[in-house]
Amino acid sequence: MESRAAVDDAALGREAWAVLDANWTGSATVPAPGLYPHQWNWDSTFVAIGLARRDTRRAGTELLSLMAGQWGNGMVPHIVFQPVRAEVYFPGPSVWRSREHRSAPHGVGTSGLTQPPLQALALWRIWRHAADRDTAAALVRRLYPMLVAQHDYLATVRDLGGAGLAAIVHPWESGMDDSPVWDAPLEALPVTGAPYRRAGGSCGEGRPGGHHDPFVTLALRYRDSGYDPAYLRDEHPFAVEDPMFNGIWLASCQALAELAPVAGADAGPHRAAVERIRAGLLERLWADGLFRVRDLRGGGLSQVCTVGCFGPLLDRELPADRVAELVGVLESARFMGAAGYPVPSCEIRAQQFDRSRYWRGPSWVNTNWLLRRAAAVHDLAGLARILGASTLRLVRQAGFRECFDPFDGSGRGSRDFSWSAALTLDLLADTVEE
Ligand code: 9WN
Repeated sequence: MESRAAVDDAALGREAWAVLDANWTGSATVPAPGLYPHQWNWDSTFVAIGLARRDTRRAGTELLSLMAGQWGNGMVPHIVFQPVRAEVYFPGPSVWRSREHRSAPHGVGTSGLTQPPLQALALWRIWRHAADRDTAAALVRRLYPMLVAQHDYLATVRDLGGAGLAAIVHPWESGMDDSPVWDAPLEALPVTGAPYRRAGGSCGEGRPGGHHDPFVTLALRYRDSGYDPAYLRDEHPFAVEDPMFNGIWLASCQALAELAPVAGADAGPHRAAVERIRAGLLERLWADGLFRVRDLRGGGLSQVCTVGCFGPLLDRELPADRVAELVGVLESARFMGAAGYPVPSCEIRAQQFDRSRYWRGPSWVNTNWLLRRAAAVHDLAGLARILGASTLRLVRQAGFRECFDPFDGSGRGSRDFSWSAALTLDLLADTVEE
């Protein structure tokens, strides 16, 4: 495997800052040079999380620039396009045509989809760690109404199952684009249109192949409906309740409940949302000792288990018996127990597991960070330490890669990947408190 001489903490921190500075546009951090030249929703938010203990202002700027892409209906897009080299990435602004939609911001081009709603959790971390309390309080007051609008959008337009969970309407919305949990719902789609190949970049290896046509078809169908909520409800052929998306949403609702008093608002509605989402997760997605993906278009619950199935562990009030069952699976040979470098994105024993294909096996810094936080909120300090230490081992050995082989730790995908660098800064702070 590719390996680097031992890098001490101070040098690793300097390298992480260098990556973030190189990927900084002046108001936002792009995920990586080359293939990802725009601002991505959860990438930027992980960057803000990584900066929370280090630079309140820059973390705030990162979130504010993302929220500048928020639509009037509350939707926070999964990509905010940089005007420079706009069409280098496919699908670019000319495909999404957001500016033609009355609800979209007109000063900036965006995609028409969203990504996991991590922003309130990031804001809470900024608030909690900020040395300059006035700056942090001002940031909370500014962002709070935008986050309330985002959560309202999810609770209304995206409650396609009618039971309090948010549905995603495209695999790109999960952030885990090629996960095997989308195979069955995608295979059920009618395939139309020409296949496309993504423009170059270092990430050609292990990226989605056969799925690309349905990916584009789905995006175009939603666009051609005029991004219409009624179309999503009645006609759109992909609608799925994802435990990671909803687990992150729940954790963000808990964060909004704590931030509400800072913004002079009532925490009650956020607490009610937490209860509603938890009930939905337990009643609709729990089966055979794990949370699973539910296909609302007829496919039922997914059989394959992925790292996304652990998302509801982010809920600090998840019942203890469920926590124990989930952690048992996470630590077993299905996931961490048989991986040299946790956490594989798909369970190792599944036939779909592939150690080198993007979201079908490799370990990722962002999901490790989320699970480390989950371990911390449930007072599982040993698990949290293992997750932190193995993630630092990955980046020390292979650099700030997009993802990593779970057996030998070699790097995969883009180099100088922003969330790998930013979350390293957080992990280097080496505390397990939450
Ligand atoms: C599509 C930017 C994004 C991440 C996703 C990752 C990948 C895009 C792509 O890159 O998705 O949104 O082009 O494959 O799967 O998690 O946000 O880093």
